[in-house]
Amino acid sequence: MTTTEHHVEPSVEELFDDTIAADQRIEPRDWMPDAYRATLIRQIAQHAHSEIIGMQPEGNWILRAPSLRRKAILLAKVQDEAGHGLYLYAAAETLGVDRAELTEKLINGKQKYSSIFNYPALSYADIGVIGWLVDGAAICNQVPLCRCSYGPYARAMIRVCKEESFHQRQGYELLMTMMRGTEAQREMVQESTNRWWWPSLMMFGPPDGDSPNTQQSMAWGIKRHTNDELRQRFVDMTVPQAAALGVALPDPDLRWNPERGKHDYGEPDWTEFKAVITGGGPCNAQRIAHRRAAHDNGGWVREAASVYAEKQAARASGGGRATA
Ligand code: BYC
Repeated sequence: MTTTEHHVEPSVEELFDDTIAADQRIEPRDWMPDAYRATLIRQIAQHAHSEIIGMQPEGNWILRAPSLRRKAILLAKVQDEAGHGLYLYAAAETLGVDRAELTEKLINGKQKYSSIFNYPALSYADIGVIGWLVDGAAICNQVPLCRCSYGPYARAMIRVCKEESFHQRQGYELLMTMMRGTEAQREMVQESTNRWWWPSLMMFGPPDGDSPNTQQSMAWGIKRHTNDELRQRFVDMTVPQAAALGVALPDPDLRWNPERGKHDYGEPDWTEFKAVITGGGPCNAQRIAHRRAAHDNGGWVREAASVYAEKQAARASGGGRATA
C-alpha cells in the first residue's frame, strides 16, 4: 500500500503573514493586503510631501544667510530635502501609484504633510532650531522606519536618516555658535526654541489613545513604536542637549522622574494640532499656494522631459528613426 503525501502550498495571505512574523521584508512584487498597500501609500506620500514642503521655511532664508559658509550649508541641506522627497516618491511608486497623482493630491489638500511646516521661520536662529529640534524629532521618528516591513521604504529611510543626522548636527553647531555670541543672539535662540518646542512634539502625531492607525501599522511592522513612545524618547534625548546649549525648554512641567527613569513633560495643545493638520495653521495656505505655483511653473519642464522620453522610446523601438 502506498501513501500519497499532500503538499499544500501556503496561500498568498499566509506567505504575507509569515514574512511579517519572521520580520522579513515585503517587496513590490509580493502579494500584500489592500489595506497594507493603502497605509503605506498614505504614510510614504505624506512623508514625501513633508520633505518637499519642508524646503519652504528654510529656503526662505537662503538669500539672507549671514555668511557664504552659512549659505552653502543651508543650500546643501535644502537640496538634501528635495532628494529625500524624490527617494520617497520613488518608494511610493513601487506600490503602484503615480508621482503626478500624489502631487495633485497634495496641492488639492487631499493628502497631508507634516504639521511642523505650517509654522513660519522668523529669524536665522530658526534655521538652527529647525535643525536641532525638527530634524532631531525626524531622526527619532525615522530611525525605526529603517526596519519597516516594506523593503523600498526601509531602504530609502537608511539614506534619509544618515543625512538627517548631519542636518541635526549642523543646526546644533549653528546654535552653539550663536550661544557663544552676543546677548541678542542668545535671546534669538531662546525665543526660537520657545516657538518650535511644542510644534516639534506634535510631529510625532496624536497621543496613543487618539491615534487610529498606530495599532494596525505596528502589527504590520510599518511602525515599530507608538507616537508617545517616540515623543518620550525625543524629550529624553533633547533635555541634556538644551542644557549643554544653555537654552531653557518652555515647559514648566518638564522634570526628571526617577521612578519612570524618564522625563515627565506637559501636554501639547492638541486643539492647535488638529487645527494645523486640517488646514488651519499659520502657514497652510501659503505653503500650498507656493507649491502649486512651483508646480505650474515647472509644467514646461515636465512636458519637455516627457516628449524627450517618448522620442527616446520610439528610437529604441526603431520607430523613431524616420522622424528623428
Ligand atoms: N502632521 O493615526 P496617526 C521631516 C495625521 S519630514 C500631519 O497617529 P500615523 C523633515 C495622520 O496622517 C517629517 N498629520 O497616524 C523634512 C493621520 O491622518 P490621516 C515627516 C499628522 O500615520 C524636511 C492622523 O493624523 N515625517 O522629517 O500612524 C526638513 C492620525 O494619526 C501628523 C514623516 O512623515 C503630523 N505631525 O502616524 C526637516 C514620518 N501626525 O493620514 C525634517 C513618517 C499624525 O489618516 N510618518 N498625523 O488622514 C509617520 O511616522 C507617521 O505617519 C506619523 C503619524 C507618526 C507622522
